[in-house]
Amino acid sequence: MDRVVPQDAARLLRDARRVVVFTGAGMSAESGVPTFRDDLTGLWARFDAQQLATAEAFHADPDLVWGWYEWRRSRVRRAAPNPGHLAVAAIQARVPQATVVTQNVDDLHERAGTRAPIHLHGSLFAPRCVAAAAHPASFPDAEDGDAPEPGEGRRIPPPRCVSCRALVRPGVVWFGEALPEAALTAAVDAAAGCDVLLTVGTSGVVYPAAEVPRIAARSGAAVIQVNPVPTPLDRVAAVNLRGTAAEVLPALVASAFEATEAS
Ligand code: BV8
Repeated sequence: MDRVVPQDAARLLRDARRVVVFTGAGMSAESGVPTFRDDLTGLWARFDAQQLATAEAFHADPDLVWGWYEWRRSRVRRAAPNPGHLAVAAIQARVPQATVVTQNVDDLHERAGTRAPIHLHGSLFAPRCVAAAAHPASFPDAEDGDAPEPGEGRRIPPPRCVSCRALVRPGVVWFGEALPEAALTAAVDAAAGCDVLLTVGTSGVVYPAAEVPRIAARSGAAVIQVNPVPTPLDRVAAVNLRGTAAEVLPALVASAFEATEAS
């Protein structure tokens, strides 16, 4: 059965001139990319993601952490954008001023056609050197396509930077690390100036990213939340759509935009 979304969410989106779409790991769940809430498996089962996603974990055991990121990168490369990602790109195509802000480190928004998503926590596809210069590093296997897919739970020694021989690290923001200043400023400015903020698939507990929907609400925007379960963002949402990204977002876009095109 086609999902019917509360008409007020569709009307809010249809009437908005400036929209921010704020996404978390739940956005990519239906593409088969595990969320941070999902238990880790294999070699990493004895950790929780917050322990592994740190500079300390990487320096304590680079092969373990690099192996985790290489496994995640291979999962993303084999994944496809889901209907939710396509619906977000459709929103950006229809709303005069639409900004996509993501906490995710995958490239599924880009592959679904979203232009210039703001990555608050970096990317699995932007490795960099651990040296202070933090110059970009390339994947040694990027050129040869037949590099073996890293198996789950494998330890993989990180490559060395071709410029200075220091270790290469994932180009993500670890816990305890500052977010990229330009990305955070752009996200906060967009949230402070939008009419509607659509938050999708986030538990809303990791800061300072979790401030973004709260800034929008404090600035008078209507917050619409898409999540199958309640989260701390329920309190700031004007509308809570209980469901998954791949189900709710296409229905919301159809209800907001196709109806006008039909009428
Ligand atoms: C920092 C990259 C300081 C790595 C990630 C207050 C202010 C500032 C900081 C803090 C603060 N309080 C505490 C802190 C410290 C910390 C923090 O927030 N801790 C939390 C746990 C309390 N923050 C930091 O450390 C940040 N840095 O503050 O630095 C500083 C300042 C200056 C100078 C030096 C230092 C850095 C945080 C970034 C960490 N990196 N990712 C990687 O990916 O490996 S965070 C990572 O976890 C994700 O990117 C994401 O942001 C977060 C997980 O959150 P979600 O995306 O919400 O995903 P989650 O799995 O939790 O939830 C999924 C949701 O989807 C669920 O609600 C589920 O119901 C829903 N869902 C499931 N399926 C679906 C679905 N929804 C829709 N459809 C579905 N199908």
